[in-house]
Amino acid sequence: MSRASGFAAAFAFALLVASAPAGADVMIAIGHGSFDPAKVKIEKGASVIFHNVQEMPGGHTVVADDGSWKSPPLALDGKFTKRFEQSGTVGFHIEQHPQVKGEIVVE
Ligand SMILES: [Cu+2]
Repeated sequence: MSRASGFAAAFAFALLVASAPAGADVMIAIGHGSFDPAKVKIEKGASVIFHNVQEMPGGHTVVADDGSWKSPPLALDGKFTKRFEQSGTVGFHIEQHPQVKGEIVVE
């Protein structure tokens, strides 16, 4: 790598890091038997994007353990975005597979 391209790469990397917002959104993949990742940490005001990656007759529905929010049934490749405004820990599960649980820590 030439010195010039080394600088260019370092500069591009700095731009990439700087452009990532502090309260970045995170993506959680939904499968029949798991969330991936099952536990995430976000900042207040950020969103979690649930992405259904496995086909399920009738879809997969994500629901808060306390019933405060719920996605529509998600078909394969369907997405649901939920924004969190209050700090705390939020448990959630798949309605069709109640044993599949996850946790969002909002800071
Ligand atoms: Cu399933």
